[in-house]
Amino acid sequence: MWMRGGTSKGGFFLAEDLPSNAEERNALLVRIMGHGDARQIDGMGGAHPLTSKIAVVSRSAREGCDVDYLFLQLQPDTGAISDSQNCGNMLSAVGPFAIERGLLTAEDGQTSVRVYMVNSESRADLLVQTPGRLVTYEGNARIDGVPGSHAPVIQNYYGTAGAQCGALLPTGNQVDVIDGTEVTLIDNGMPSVILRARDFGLAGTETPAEIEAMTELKARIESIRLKAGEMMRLGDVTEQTIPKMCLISPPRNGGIINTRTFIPHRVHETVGVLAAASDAAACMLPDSVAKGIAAFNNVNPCRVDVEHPTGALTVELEWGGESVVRTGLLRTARKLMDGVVFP
Ligand code: NQM
Repeated sequence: MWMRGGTSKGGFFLAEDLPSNAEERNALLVRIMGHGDARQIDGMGGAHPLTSKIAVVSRSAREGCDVDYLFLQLQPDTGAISDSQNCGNMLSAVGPFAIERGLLTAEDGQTSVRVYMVNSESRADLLVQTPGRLVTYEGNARIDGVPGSHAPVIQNYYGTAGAQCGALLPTGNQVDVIDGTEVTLIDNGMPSVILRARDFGLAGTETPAEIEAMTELKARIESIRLKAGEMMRLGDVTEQTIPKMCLISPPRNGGIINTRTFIPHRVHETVGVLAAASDAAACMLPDSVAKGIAAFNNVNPCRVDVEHPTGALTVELEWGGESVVRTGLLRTARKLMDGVVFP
């Protein structure tokens, strides 16, 4: 099934329909998606990391979970497939997909789908609209980066703090210095490096295309990323899609922070869901690099509007002591096509 999840798009597969051996599975998926040319002309991929995504879903054997979700990121130009990151945008469509494929029975009205996220070994609950026990994609919810309105999918994440790096602040510091630049290294579901746009001579309002054309800037950011990966206990991240690199600047449209995110080499057209959850958490720390830039908000739970190139994404953070215990947000999803693909 081909689906849009949040501001991303890709193929949704039942695990049982794919080879169980990871190498064979990846080889098949690369043939389906297309590679070896950035346009993915010989496959289903959309020629951008945001439209070259794969979700593998199965019934869960874990206590308290309905389905397991494995996310795979395919790089259009090289064909490399990575399971190093999670994806909260694609997750939005995992609930509808699981119900459509009969992995769980829908309630009349709304159905809660409890998802075990294999990549980050953490859990998310999705609330899917199911009038008459059938998934509906129609509704009044709007998210920036997607035209029109659709049925809401409410997401609540648990255990995202330190899911991949062991702690919300993997180095224990709110600020570290890499290559002479102050950074905040954080993991609230997506290992992220928060950087001040002004430290790179940017306003922070540049378009993704403008930033992608800045060769020297990209080399500087990549150098910081490789060092940050080691410091965040991720090891050698040369071939990995994490950590994400987030340039922050003051909010322009009433939000809490403005962002431009490298994912990690292309620049996101909006912002990743779990990346936004990590950026938001950094902004709520009193001494991070966001100090004096973010509109600080210390209520609990707190609502953080994360601005991005085409609008904003609202994250709700619930704190328990020094860490985040729940992250909530609103997304939408849509079924685009259900059929047979020819690898
Ligand atoms: O951060 C893109 C996306 C993502 C990931 C990326 C995402 C998340 O927008 O949870 O959603 O960062 O590669 O799909």
